[in-house]
Amino acid sequence: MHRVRVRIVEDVLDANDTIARANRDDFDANAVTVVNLMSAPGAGKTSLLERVLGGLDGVRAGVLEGDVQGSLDAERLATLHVPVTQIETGNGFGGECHLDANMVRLSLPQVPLEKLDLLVIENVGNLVCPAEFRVGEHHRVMVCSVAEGEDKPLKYPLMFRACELVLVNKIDLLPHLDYDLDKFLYNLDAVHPGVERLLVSAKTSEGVEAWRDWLTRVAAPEAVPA
Ligand SMILES: Nc1nc2c(ncn2[C@@H]2O[C@H](COP(=O)(O)OP(=O)(O)OP(=O)(O)O)[C@@H](O)[C@H]2O)c(=O)[nH]1
Ligand SMILES: [Mg+2]
Repeated sequence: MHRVRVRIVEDVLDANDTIARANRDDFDANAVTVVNLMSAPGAGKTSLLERVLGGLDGVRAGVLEGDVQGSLDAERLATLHVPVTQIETGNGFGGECHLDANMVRLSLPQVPLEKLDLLVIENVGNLVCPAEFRVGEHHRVMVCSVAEGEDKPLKYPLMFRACELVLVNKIDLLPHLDYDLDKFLYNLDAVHPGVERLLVSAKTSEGVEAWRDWLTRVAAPEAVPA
């Protein structure tokens, strides 16, 4: 029984990877760099995008917004005058707690890839499942806010290992919390040694320039992997 279940999960992930490769081919054919942005609910994904998307020098950016229900984040980001496409997993995808490659594939006809250099996919807020499903992205970034506690890398290691950049957000709250930043960074290095990290606050904009620079760097034409 157990072996059958493992086999089914493997088949689902294999099928997902096949569709993810097709998405990746479309992104590469249009020279669009794609960043999969993940976090627990409320860590600050949308806020950190609001801070940077309007001011990416020479980079034409768009967003694919993943939510279980509604378009609140898409509406926030559309005010920045960037193209935003909404995926609601509750609308035809069983209310899944993550995006998968097929959901992204079905939404691509609504994404103006030919007019973009950078597409950020804001995944559904969840610290587990999004890390298991590749969607064809080039880069995976996660946000972990200081309000979540220092132990999160130890409790959700897959997400922290899957990402090449960790944005440690809400550092403006540090004076008000019993949160040991050194302990968090120690735990982070325990599960993903040396992973790039930026300390940021979407509220005060501290560190946001480095986040903007990171996006600009990966979106440069020569940065798109062949
Ligand atoms: N103090 C403080 N609050 C923040 C910061 N960043 C985000 N917030 C607040 O945290 C809450 C959640 O922020 P969002 O940007 O909506 O978080 P999210 O990760 O996009 O949330 P979901 O899409 O629902 O998963 C909002 O009330 C923000 O104003 C920050 O740097 N400092
Ligand atoms: Mg959001």
